[in-house]
Amino acid sequence: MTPSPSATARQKAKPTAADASIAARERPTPAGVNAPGFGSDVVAEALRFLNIPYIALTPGASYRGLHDSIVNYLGNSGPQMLLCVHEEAAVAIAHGYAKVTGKAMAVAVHSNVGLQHASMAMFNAWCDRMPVLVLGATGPVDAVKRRPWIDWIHTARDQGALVRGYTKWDDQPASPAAAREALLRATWIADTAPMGPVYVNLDAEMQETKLAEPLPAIEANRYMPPITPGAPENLVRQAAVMLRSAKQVVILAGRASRSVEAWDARVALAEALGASVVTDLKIGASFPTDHPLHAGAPRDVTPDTVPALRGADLIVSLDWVDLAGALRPLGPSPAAEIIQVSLDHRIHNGWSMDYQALPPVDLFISADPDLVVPELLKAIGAEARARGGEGARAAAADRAPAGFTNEHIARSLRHALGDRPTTLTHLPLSWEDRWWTFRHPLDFLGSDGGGGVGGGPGISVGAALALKNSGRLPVAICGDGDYLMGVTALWTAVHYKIPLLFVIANNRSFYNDELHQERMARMRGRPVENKWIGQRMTDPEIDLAAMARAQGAQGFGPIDNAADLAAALPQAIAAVDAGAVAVVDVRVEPTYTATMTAAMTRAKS
Ligand SMILES: Cc1ncc(C[n+]2csc(CCOP(=O)(O)OP(=O)(O)O)c2C)c(N)n1
Ligand SMILES: [Mg+2]
Repeated sequence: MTPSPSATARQKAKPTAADASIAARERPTPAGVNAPGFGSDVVAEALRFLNIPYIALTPGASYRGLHDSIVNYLGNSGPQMLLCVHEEAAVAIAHGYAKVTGKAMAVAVHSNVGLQHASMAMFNAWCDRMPVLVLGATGPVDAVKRRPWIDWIHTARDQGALVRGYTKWDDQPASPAAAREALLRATWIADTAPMGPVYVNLDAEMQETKLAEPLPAIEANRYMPPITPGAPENLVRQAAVMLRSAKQVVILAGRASRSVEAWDARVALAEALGASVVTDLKIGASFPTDHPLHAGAPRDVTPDTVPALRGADLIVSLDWVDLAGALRPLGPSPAAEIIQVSLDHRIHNGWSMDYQALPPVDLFISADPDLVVPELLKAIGAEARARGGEGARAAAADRAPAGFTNEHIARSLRHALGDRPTTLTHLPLSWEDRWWTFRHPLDFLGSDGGGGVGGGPGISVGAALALKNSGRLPVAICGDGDYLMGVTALWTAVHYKIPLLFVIANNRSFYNDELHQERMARMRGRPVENKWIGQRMTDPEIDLAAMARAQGAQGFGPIDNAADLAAALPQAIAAVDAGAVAVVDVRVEPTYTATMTAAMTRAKS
């Protein structure tokens, strides 16, 4: 018998192998459904074509059709559902997964309210240029088919408008065939650099209507041709001429993939040029931080790196997040020539200004830096000058710091982990790059992207999901505010057996804003001692370890001194090695690093 076209398509698209212990969760009774019968079956099948292993979701009736299709048509495999307690966590988990894999995972959110919950996490992923395929639902769009009340409040004329300012593309397909095409296009767009979240809104009626006839099979890959955004040869040649004649080059090593080859090429380029390299704690590791050419990785302030920039006659930005901001100390017309290698301009839009100020640029190469660097290396090969050693940085001093601060967390963790491959999935706001050495692109995944506090826990769970069985220990160091806002992401990690260590830098405050109040007080000549009001989470203090235990994770602490921290961390790491999610509540002093405090509280505006 000739199989039906859609059956052929299904045989071609086997479920992507998920981790065995995750795959063992939530197995459905086989429904014996072998061919798509409803619109939502076609949508589910498209997710399988796309080889998307997981769909993180918080359920809702608006996509009950799709929910049924994933469970009873796909057998909850390829993709498998990851139940989340909050939509913000669902998107953050996909964001963290993309930070490691560079690929979009799927998320499903309920109409209107689910998308509203999801929106901050979508903004974080957008600013971080990370792909996420968000599926939503609405309707029935045909008003005569709506149930009274609930279907009306959960239908909107243009739901995509809620998130259009910070998604690359959105659609509301009106038929199963259009929905399949929308999913292919959405994932293709999301995964193409510059990457970002996309949103596809599925009409409830379209999902639930019986298929009139089977859809013809399609070869998904032919509809998603890979795009290779390399540099035109003439621009590489021009850049090579500038690099050869420069006396001192500074490379701003910005957004990059997690590829080891691309990392090695960046190191080789810097070494060939004797260039100082600046990195950025807002984004994933892009250069070895203990390399003699590494000149620092400031977060919001640049005192470390300004001298390097002032001494340069050529500055090369490899997709630096805020090039104009980095050049600001050099005045409106920097003497140095500037090369910018970036694709980011392709997604700048009229709503979001996350593109930053317009930088002066002498040579713009509109291409993926990971592809351009090896070409530059080839082009300057003959003239390579090894001047390694310039700008050498002192290693982190291993002296005991004063008080009890985030530096103690860094120091204690370093001791507890030794040389063990570790991925820092998140860092608190107060952090010095000297406290930790990055030697591999997976050593640090960068920040939340959009400054949306509460992203840390979910992003870390998603990263840990992608790192499961990799031999790397995922470690999230989160502020207490960040942890409290995103804490229910932990339940998903516990439930699906995704091991992960959280260390909470618990200053019992939204301390960042205390420094802003301090600055206001200084600017206005008012009492600085009032800065804590409306900021401190004390009286009662919140038991963060208990919030972990309440969700089945292991909670350690509260810990308020270095000796207890040194004793607790090996136990917490052992728990993670045994498969647990562990949370260590470290009650640090409400204070920031001296550099951050000075920069944030100076009286001049
Ligand atoms: C969703 C959201 N709400 C408020 C803010 C403003 N904000 C910026 S940093 C910060 C404090 C975060 O507290 P915590 O994670 O404990 O870090 P700390 O500054 O105390 O180290 C706040 C509230 C924000 N960025 N995002
Ligand atoms: Mg805090």
